Amino acid sequence: MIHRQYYVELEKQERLLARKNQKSSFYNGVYDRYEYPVLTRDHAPLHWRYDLNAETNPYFMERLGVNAVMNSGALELDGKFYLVARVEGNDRKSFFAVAESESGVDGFRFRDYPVILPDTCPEETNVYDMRLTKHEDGWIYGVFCSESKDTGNPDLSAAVAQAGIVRTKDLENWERLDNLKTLRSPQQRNVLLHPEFVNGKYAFYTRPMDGFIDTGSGGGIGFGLCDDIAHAVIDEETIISRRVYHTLTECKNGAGAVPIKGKKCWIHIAHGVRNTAAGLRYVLYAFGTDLKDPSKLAAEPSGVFLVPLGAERVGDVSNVVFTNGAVARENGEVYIYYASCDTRMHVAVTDIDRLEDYLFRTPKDPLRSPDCVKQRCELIDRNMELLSK
Ligand code: M1P
Repeated sequence: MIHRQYYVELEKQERLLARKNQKSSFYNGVYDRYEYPVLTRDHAPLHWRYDLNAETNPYFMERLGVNAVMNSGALELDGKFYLVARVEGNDRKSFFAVAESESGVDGFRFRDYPVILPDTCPEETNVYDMRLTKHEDGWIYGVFCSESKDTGNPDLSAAVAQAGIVRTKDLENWERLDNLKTLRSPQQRNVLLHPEFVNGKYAFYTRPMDGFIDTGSGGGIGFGLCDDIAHAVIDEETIISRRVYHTLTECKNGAGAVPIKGKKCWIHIAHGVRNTAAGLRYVLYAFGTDLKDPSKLAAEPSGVFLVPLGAERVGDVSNVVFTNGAVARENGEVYIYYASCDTRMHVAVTDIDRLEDYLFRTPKDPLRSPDCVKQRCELIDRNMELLSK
């Protein structure tokens, strides 16, 4: 017999899923933020967490709890919004699960089962942060972090991060391909696949790193080409978005959402990390690359694009926003899905024109305080003149 508490909890969850989201009062002219997170641990189906049987679970205890729902790949298919979320169990292990919504800002509902990834790497301990690419070859690719223990290192926390690759046509059946090999970088995280062929090849954004946490000599977000997606090997990685001293990328950066094809450039929304007395601070920033040659930087506006605000600043890993998915619709709307503090998912909505205006009209970072003041005074001068008329 089903435990009666199930129906109480189900009603609460249905109320959460039916809650309408609305634009918040936040304003910056670049995007609209929304009042409520779009996916949280409370969205995880009850039948993933509880044994519903009153005989075997007399106290209706959570048996396999869900700790967080975060870093999600995003895609539009037949007019519906899909997130492939990173769901983290109470056991710290992450897995992927598909949630769908009609509106893109509310009503996200998980499918009955999580994604069953083909288990082809016995040494793989954890998987997370899938980027979804609708590629012009007809497949939907998922590129994610595949983490294994570094058995050659006596440090218990030492790990190796690689890019795992899967593909699907329906977000239901997944074929696993070989992990990406980058010949010059021992570790990789935040890898994603470009949606179009470049010079007839598959193109990846990479993040060369020396260690599991530290990017070390890795100069920033890389770009590399490969011939065979089933056995992907990248020989040469060109750095396209460099880490720079005393900017938001000083400590590290990483590709975020799959680049969006704009009218003037490929639009990238990535993350940058700097170190503070309170630990690492993760923010989002944006840059543009050439439409014909995506390895060439076309726009590099100064500063942050989106930072954790208010309640977004609190969670398992505080002071973090992270994106690995956005949906660009045919009408030009762009839905940017971002996680706060490795805990929950939010959405910010904008459009291609606004993003390109942001990319090309926001001044570049002059990199020194005196020049930043000069830059600001020039803006003030122009405004004072306008205001005095
Ligand atoms: O905890 C913040 C993020 O840390 C990692 O990102 P990066 O590789 O840039 O340090 C990722 O593990 C990501 O999942 C996480 O959100």
